[in-house]
Amino acid sequence: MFPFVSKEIPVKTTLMAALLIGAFTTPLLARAETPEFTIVIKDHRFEPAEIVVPAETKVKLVIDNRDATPEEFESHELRREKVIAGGSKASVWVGPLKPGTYAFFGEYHEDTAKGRLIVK
Ligand SMILES: [Cu+2]
Repeated sequence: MFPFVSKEIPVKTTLMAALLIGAFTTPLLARAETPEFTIVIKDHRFEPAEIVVPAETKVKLVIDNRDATPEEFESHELRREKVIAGGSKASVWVGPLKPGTYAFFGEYHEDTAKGRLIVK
């Protein structure tokens, strides 16, 4: 018997497992680094109407339109414009942004659909 072998195999296996885990988890972690925030549209209003997001970071805004009618998420300050069909979701990526307050609104219901992105 070679007692040496029985010790060496687990070490190699562990190393290989670590490498494999590393190879598979790194892209997942990289993707998870984009913070995601959901804004619901209901009764032609944004909920929440104020969202705090991190500065100097790309963030994903998921706009969940729970109204039956379409809405357009729009922001001059963020330079974004996106139509979201009734009862569906759409994603808008913003940033990296400097600290400050960025207004957005629903172009189809501007009197009620108003919100602010607070970047800190
Ligand atoms: Cu527009």
